[in-house]
Amino acid sequence: MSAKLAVSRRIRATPYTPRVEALGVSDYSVVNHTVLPKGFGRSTADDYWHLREHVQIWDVSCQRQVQLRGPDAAKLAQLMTPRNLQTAITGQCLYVPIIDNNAGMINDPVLLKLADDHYWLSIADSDVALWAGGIAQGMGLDVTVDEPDVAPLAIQGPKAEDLMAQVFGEAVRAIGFFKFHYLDFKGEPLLIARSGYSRQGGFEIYLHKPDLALSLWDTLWQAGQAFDIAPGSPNLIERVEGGLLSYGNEFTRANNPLECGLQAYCNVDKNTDYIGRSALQKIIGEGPSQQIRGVLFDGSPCPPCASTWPLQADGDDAGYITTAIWSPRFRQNVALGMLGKRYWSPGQKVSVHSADGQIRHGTVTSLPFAD
Ligand code: THG
Repeated sequence: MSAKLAVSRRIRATPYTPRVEALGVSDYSVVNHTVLPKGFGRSTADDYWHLREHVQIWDVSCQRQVQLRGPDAAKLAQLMTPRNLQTAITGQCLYVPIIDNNAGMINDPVLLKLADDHYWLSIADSDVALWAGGIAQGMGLDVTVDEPDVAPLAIQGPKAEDLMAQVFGEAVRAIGFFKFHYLDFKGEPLLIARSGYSRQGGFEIYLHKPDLALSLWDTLWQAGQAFDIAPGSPNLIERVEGGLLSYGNEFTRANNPLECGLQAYCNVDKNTDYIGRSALQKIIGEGPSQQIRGVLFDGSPCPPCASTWPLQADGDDAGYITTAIWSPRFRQNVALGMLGKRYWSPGQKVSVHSADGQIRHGTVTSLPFAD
């Protein structure tokens, strides 16, 4: 597919879109009914090397915030996830699986604790506000669920901290991983977290005043010139190598958190009650029958993976690839996939049946792939 995307009210632009377009965006995806810039006319490999060496500015406004606010906000947040939130502190970000009554994955957002009665869920691509609002309504909880117009902007790469320090002052250096502080921009305190959808380090600015978007972008862009800044986006090569999962790609509502390798975030202690707990307890008891792994495979650069590709081992069905791309660093194709229990051990040989009809030799790996 290479047709143009027809935008409309239903497919939202972002407060940064004018700058993204001025810088020559060439590819968009759509996440949470919002455009996500994916390319600026360079190859994914060029963007990958640049991200590993310099700093990039990403319009990730599609990471929408589902806000829970009110006396029962903490109760609602805990009802939605098996991760124990009792010890979470204000100023902390937590990666949380959100599951349904069958322990099926609804989403895998970053939860931000803004106050004891105030949370944001920075969501992946599914309509969490409907789920959260339905639970609140059905259970008669005293909480407001809405989706404020917050537009996250990511600054990612090894030079991100130096760039951020120029714009927001030395205080940014004190922000710990998956923590946030409020730092001033034009008299407005902005929520800034050390987080982001890459393994190269960086920050996410949760801009709550869309009116400031263009001046925020311009200020970072100008200060970034000294650091070789480029416009970018979550990079497919980098995220596959880093083992960062994508909802709707690596897993769907048909998968449980153990299949996604998220068991570390699944607490089944009796003091924590949440939707899907008994289903999850059963799955933990039995163990998952399949799980996400890395796969390295040979042959020429593979085509884009727009549907799952079968994996076989000695003629048996071993699972499927969910995302694959050529890695210029490993000089092999790198992939994420769902492997059956008999085949998920690192070192297992598999054949990859890619969409171009080729059959390639692959090896199962643990995640993440090497640094
Ligand atoms: N940032 C923010 N919102 C997001 C994403 C993001 N929403 C959508 C999507 N990305 C959610 N998915 C992920 C997946 C992985 C991580 C963050 C969001 C991640 N995980 C770390 C890890 O796996 O090592 C940290 C986990 C932890 O310590 O809790 O960074 O990127 N705002």
